[in-house]
Amino acid sequence: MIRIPSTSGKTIAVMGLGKSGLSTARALLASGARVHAWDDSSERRAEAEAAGIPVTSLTNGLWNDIDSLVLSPGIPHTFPEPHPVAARARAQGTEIVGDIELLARAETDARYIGITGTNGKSTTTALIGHILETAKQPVQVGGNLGTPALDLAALDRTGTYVLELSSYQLELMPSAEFDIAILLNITPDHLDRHGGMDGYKAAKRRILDHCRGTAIVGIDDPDGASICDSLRGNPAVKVIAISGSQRIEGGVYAVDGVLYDHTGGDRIKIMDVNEVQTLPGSHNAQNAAAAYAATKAAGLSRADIVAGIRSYPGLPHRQELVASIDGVRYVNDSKATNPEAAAKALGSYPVIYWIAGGKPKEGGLEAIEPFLPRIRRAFLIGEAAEAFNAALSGKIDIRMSGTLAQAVQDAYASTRAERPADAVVLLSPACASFDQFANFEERGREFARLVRQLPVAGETAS
Ligand code: UMA
Repeated sequence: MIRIPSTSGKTIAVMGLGKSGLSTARALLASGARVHAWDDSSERRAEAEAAGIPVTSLTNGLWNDIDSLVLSPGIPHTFPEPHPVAARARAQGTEIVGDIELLARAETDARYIGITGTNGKSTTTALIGHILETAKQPVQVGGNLGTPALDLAALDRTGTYVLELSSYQLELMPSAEFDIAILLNITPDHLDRHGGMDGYKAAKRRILDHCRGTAIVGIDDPDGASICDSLRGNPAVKVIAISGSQRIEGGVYAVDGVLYDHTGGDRIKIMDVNEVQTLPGSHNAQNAAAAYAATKAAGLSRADIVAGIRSYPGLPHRQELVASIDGVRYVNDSKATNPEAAAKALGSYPVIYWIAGGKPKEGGLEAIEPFLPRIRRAFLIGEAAEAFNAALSGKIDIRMSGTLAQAVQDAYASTRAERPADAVVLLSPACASFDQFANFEERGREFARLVRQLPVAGETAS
């Protein structure tokens, strides 16, 4: 746990008592702050009280003595409309920050690597953490990835914080700075929270505005490319462009999965990322390019970086191989909660039995279109099933499975009947999970459980 000396004796409001809010409240109490914590859910308030956290209404109580409001990242403070507690803080002139800001204020000696982007940020964060760990560097990995920033351990100047940052978190860190900042890509997501695409881009760009060393920027999408160009004139920042598919003089990139470093005078072949089973597809080649550029900027040798990439164990729910049954691979990509993320997985396999649907996001399925020829059949589930059916009907073969359990059964029956070579049953929903599951992790775990119950050839279903 992080201690935040600057909060000792201060009065701090903590709004939201999920993962990050509970962690913040614990760290503040341990730092000697007076804490007023609140959550709109009575269950969460009860859990917090049971954990010894002082719960006080922030909507009705007096605010005169409150020095700061620490807001959980999922709570809106501007769009679609400010939460009443955020509005109150703003009216009062009280600063609004998040837990990443408190970490940066507390731990000033360590190196900071921040990673954002619409897709790929969890993998890149975990990969960078793994490379540094394999090279025996002191490292702490967290943020949006799952471990709240203030649950990490303290680090001295030899250590590195590797933080996955969402657009929500980036809006709540007025002074945190990054020695190495990575923006992987930008495609539409969370538009309701940012008042549209311009607001979302502005939030993502903040990671580069807060960079004090090396800025690593993906140029495989138009917004990333134009942001990268706009940074070139800034002498305070070294800019490295990265790509998973195109050659970049002066950059780090992969072509057909082979990673090159062209940041010096010569182009140097680093490794073939295709050989790393846990990093399939050109999007993962771009993630490897980002991780290579970041860990090189952090001073690691090429040999150490390659050893780390080669031994990367992968993350659950991101193109995670769950089982192979009768030569068919079952892949859990439940984290693909938007069409762009699903398109990345669809681009990684030649013959796909695709399980998709859930709670739909804004925008259409254009990102999926180039990969339709790879889809042998789609099994649609959840609230989005009708809309996906309307968009894809006539283009691919579709089954309206309805539920995940039925979709797994239907996909299994199809592969049994058709015996395709090199096929994948891919759960890559292109939708949020909240219509049928608590979160994407629960959806992915359920998929894995259902798959593990499937009979292999010669067995009958139990
Ligand atoms: N709440 C209210 N009022 C509201 C809204 C929420 O009281 O109007 C309360 C809820 O009752 C709940 C709490 O706020 O108790 C939830 O806070 P939160 O949504 O910020 O979630 P945490 O549990 O604190 O988790 C957050 C991140 N969640 C979000 O940004 C939505 C987690 O990212 C992160 O792992 C965690 O902090 C630790 O840093 C998850 C996520 O979905 C993975 N992120 C989004 C994404 O990746 O797309 C941005």
